[in-house]
Amino acid sequence: MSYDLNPHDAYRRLTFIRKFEEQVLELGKEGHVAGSVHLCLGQEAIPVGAMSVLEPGDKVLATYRGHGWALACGADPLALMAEIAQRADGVNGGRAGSPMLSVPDVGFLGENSIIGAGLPIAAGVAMAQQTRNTGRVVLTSFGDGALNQGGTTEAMVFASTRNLPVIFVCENNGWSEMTPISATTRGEHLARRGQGLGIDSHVVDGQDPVAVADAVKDAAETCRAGNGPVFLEFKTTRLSGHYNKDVQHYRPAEDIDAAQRQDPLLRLREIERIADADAERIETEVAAEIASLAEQVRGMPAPDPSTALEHLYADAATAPQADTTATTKEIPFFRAVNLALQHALDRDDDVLVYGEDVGFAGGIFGVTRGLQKQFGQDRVFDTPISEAAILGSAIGAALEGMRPVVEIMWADFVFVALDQIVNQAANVRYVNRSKMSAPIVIRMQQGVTPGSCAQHSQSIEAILSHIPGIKVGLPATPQDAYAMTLAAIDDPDPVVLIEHRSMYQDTGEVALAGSTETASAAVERRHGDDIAIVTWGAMVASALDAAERLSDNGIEATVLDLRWLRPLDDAAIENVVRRCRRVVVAHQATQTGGFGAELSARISEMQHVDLLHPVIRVGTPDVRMPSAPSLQDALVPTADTIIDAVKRAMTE
Ligand SMILES: Cc1ncc(C[n+]2csc(CCOP(=O)(O)OP(=O)(O)O)c2C)c(N)n1
Repeated sequence: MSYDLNPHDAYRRLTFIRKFEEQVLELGKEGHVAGSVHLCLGQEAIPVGAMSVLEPGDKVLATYRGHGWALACGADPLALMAEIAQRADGVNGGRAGSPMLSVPDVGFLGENSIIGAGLPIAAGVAMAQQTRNTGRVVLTSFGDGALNQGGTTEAMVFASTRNLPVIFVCENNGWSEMTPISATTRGEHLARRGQGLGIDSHVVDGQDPVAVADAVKDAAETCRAGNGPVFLEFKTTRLSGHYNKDVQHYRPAEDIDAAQRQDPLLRLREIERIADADAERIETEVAAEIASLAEQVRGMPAPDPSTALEHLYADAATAPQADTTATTKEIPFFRAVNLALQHALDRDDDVLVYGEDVGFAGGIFGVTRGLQKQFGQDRVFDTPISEAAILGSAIGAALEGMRPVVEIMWADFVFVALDQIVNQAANVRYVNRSKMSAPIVIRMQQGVTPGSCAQHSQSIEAILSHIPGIKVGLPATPQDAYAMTLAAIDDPDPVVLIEHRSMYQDTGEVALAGSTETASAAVERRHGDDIAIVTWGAMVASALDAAERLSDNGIEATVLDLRWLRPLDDAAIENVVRRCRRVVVAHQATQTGGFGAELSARISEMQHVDLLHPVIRVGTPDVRMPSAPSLQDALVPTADTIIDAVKRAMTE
């Protein structure tokens, strides 16, 4: 933004946020706001001071208590109030409401209703600025309680390691919901956390907009000079309850009194000697302005219910033209992924490839070998062991138009950072009605191999496929490893690609033809009319093996490789079901709640299909995965298990 902070202007800006929030409270009482709102009463000087010195093009990601930040960034107050009241003309069309709103046009990339989750994303936004050498800085604000989130520390470690131009703004109001900071956090100054991570860190009076502005100005200069990040702890106060209906039964009266004595509006009047008459005039003018906004919001319509399904994904793209002059090579699966990444890095400077051990060493399975040497450490790099920071930074970089491809070393590890996929990446397009999107690719490998333990064996595709807003693919051949990786990178939405460790050395013919397809479509690997084996990933080979052996016994099976579980190729499934009328669904994941259950349900819901046998699911029984190969062999489905299931379906 950048504006003059003379005392009267500053007072007007603080008053505007104060009265805006009080009006929101009123609208809530009148029944115009569904759910809760979290007001920034008492904390107004922080956004007002900070945004007076940031420049157009700088970016802000705020705490969920972020109305003041959106206003200070220059958002239209009417559209903002309309969003808080979930109206059609709100900044997010009523999809975000109070705690997730965003106004990217003014550099306000959004609040976050998951405590601390915005910091890794902010680090990624900053990484994009650094990579593109824009000279822009990123400010992310969060509460004192958020500092105790793992992802917060991960983001600071990530930003510190990479010298990212990000200003971490901790708004320390002494409370986390209903719990005082003294009950959860040791030590007086939270800025010491930043220091401990090697970050330039300061404690600042958050009730004085001029002190805030000075601190943020210095921090921005540090970042612009390439010496970021900076951590600023602003001591502030919460003048209201945690949320609009909080009666603060837990809060001592003296704490409330002390907070009121620190009211930034009173402080500014005292420090700058603003005459009572001037202050009152400003307050009257602002009150009239805010009242008029509220009057308009009261009359605004709710969003049209018929639009509720829109903007989950970008509209379907058409498949790209293959390079017909391309060579075909016999290569292993891992090398096929490597060549796809190489192709993407080569043709597009916005592609980044990173993760744990991904850069110099080339990944623990060699998938990214040689890429750092070829494309440099800025584009292919190693990260701290910080999965939330890996995923969140990818989202942030993608918001800025980059195309990050990140690796989660083992699928089992994604659980420590699932928030960044489920609550963050999956929401971006929908909440922003396609004004922002997060086209990231997350690669991971999964499954059972001899000796892999319960924490290195799980097949997690059903968990991820459950999440609307992301896509999930499982390549089963070297050709698909190449083509699906490129399709994922080309895709305008977040994509998870799950490889199976046991397949990395499998070889096959791969046409190195660049992008040839979109992230969609199943493939019939074998044709037969007696029974359909529907499968994906590592079980495709077992299903084909089973089908060949069944053929010797006169049973002709179709093997349908789904390839993508989201989007699911319903037409291909329906086609084989109608033709064969007997279906076995096979996966290596455990049975209950596995993706086979979803397929079985869909098949049972198909109209006018006269199945000759109920769908049979083949999967690992519901148990933890033991490490001993003999125990694993007793559990993991094979071609034999599929043959048994087919025989049951044929005879029972
Ligand atoms: C990951 C996560 N855990 C818990 C919550 C519930 N919650 C919402 S606000 C809040 C308190 C946050 O305190 P702080 O970070 O100090 O911010 P403040 O409320 O003071 O602005 C909590 C625990 C949440 N939204 N996200």
